[in-house]
Amino acid sequence: MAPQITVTEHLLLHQKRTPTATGRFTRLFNEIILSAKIISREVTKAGLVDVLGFTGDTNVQGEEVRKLDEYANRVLIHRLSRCGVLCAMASEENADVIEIAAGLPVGEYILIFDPLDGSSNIDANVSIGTIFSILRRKTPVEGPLLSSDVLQRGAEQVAAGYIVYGSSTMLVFTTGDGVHGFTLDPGVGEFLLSHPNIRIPEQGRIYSVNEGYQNYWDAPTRQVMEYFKNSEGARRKPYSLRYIGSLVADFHRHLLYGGVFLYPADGRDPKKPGGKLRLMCEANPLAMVVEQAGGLATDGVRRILDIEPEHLHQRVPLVIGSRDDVLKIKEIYESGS
Ligand code: P6P
Repeated sequence: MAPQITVTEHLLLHQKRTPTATGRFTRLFNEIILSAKIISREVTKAGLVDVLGFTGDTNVQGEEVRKLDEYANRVLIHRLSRCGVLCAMASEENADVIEIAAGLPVGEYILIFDPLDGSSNIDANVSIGTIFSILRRKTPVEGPLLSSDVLQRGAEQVAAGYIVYGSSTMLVFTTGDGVHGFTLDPGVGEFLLSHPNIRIPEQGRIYSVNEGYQNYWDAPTRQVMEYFKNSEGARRKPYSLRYIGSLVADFHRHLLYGGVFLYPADGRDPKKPGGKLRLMCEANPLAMVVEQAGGLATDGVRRILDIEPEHLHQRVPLVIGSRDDVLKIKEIYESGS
């Protein structure tokens, strides 16, 4: 049986290979790991304790907040405030940047996260997830934090990843040196390396989109969906359609099996011309992961990681997955047909 490597050992090995590493990055990751274990414990017993249901509040997105959403958000903010290497955080659940409370040690990193994405699926026991993105501030730690420290392109991320709370709890992340997956062994409370060097297949056989909105799509988007349904494509037969409605679960399937997930812009809500998904806490981290695994992520045409953020909760259309599939979609959008 291969020696089981814990995520902490993996991080220390990575730290050794990075001459400039000071261990501060590892401390940050260790608090993310502890938060994941705490959230996983509550998510996996959600049906048994009073953490289901709505809090009666709505978040900055105008979405009803579920108790587990709020719980996960509190855990991450509490734990990460004390890691001593952050100067700020931003959460999908909070309107503004979260500064580190006075008196707590600060550092040069910024953490941006969606504490529990897909939470509308909680009551149905569908896999949900935490998504995180790590940036390094551009201005000196001694000075004031500027919006430009937070609103950085995805290409500036130093690390990114997600935790998927499913049939098992998995932590998948990259620090720019490939993508690695760790599965939580609840018996010992450790994330063990289960998926080293994940590579996404260059082309898949599954596409993932909410077809219920097809009447709101523009012509190129409808053309894209027709491509996956017909037999003239590269596969000479239609793709399968799979859609869970939980971004982390849908993305994780494509990372391992190949294929492409799409959340296009649609005309349903004039206040959300860029579609539903958020650039900073969803598209950017998953785009870093998929590129490190050999895949691509665009807004249909532009590389996600090149997009200059205009505001913290900016929404963006998302096409993410296997290289050949994403390039084919780009070709259709650019032909404008
Ligand atoms: P729709 C969950 O609410 C979420 O933010 C993502 O996890 C998921 O991919 C998407 O929304 C599903 O949205 O409009 O298809 O229900």
